[in-house]
Amino acid sequence: MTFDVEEIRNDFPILKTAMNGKPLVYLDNAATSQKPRQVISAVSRYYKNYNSNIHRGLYKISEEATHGYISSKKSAAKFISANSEREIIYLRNTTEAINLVALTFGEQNVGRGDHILISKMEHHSNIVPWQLLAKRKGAQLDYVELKDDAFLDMEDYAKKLEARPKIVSLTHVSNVLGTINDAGAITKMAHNAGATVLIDGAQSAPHMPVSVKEMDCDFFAFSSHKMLGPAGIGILYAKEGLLEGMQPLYGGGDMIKSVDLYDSTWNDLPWKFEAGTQNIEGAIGFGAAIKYLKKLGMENVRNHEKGLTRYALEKLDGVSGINVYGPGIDRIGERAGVVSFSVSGVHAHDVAQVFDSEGIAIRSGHHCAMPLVTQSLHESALSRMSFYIYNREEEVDKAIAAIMKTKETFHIA
Ligand code: 7TS
Repeated sequence: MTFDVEEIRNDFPILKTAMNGKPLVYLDNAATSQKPRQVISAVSRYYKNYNSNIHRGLYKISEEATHGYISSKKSAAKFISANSEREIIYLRNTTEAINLVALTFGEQNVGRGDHILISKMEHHSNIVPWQLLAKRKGAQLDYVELKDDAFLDMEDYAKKLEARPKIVSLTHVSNVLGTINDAGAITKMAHNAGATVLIDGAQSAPHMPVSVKEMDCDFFAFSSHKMLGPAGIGILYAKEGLLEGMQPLYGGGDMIKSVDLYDSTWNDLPWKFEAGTQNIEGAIGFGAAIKYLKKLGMENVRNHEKGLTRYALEKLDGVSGINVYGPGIDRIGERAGVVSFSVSGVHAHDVAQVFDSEGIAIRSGHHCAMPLVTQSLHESALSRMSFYIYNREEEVDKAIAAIMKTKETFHIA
């Protein structure tokens, strides 16, 4: 299939709607993506035709639902080049996946005085679980510094690794800066220092080819809702050997092999980590989303977004009174489709309101990355446009016009 934006747009019913009387321009894809009809109808087909619980029913529609759930997992495993679906745990989202690692692997392996290393460009969900773990264990949380060019300070990385952290956790792509980190190189450095590595793929898996095999990370977390699928389902990938050694987090139905009065034994992977009735419709919808993305080709998805980002950065370059964050256009190959900016003298919420009145959805605020936004960038809030497969240059033009309107409204030169 060729990458035809107009054809793609036809698959997204919401893109035919209006917001405040203007055709909807959706530029908040880093928060969540829109859903194509293929995903909507996969979920609806399940409800209409074979709604039932999985694993337990020895009847046809339950077998169909189980098949849908498992084939979704198999395609998720292939999507990130995992060895098999045994390495794929379905959880609610990236946040739950990172928390699960902190509460199981972290709980078992981090002790008093140990170090945990993250970076200054993390989303709160890759900060707070480690703060909690560090506090519980009397461990120390360290941060890799950023450079002015929006990249990690690799010298600082090497220095912080000398403390031989037990866990290194890093975002693959920053949801504020758009910086694409070299997750493979960092994993290698961290492994050499004896660390176990988690990569937060919430902003990478939806937008570019990802291979956990190539990266060689130990854990990889991402969410369905940012990649055309339903909310409430996300993935923790982990190397099988690690999962074998980890205690389950939740106890209950499905995660056991047998239960005695005072003791239980655990089910095989990945079921040991999936207690209770799962988000079956979510998994089925996620499977349809992965199928859609695979058909487009992740290399094409990346190239499309790279083109839009270049176009936006070029257009913004000529606009006075705004600060644009993230890697410069000269390093577009290491920058994802996220463009955060501030308009001098105007609060980000006021910017978003002008955009809203023009039918344009953007995010404004601290983007769940308060240490980055307030301490590293010295801003109280930022506005952010983020692109996906269905966005086009004409929408970037509308966003630029909305910035001009903001400046006019607030008398900014
Ligand atoms: N990690 C990163 C890098 C993210 O961007 C996000 C969500 C998460 C983790 C958490 O994902 P969740 O699915 O568990 O919520 N980022 C954003 C955002 O930038 N705007 O809204 C959510």
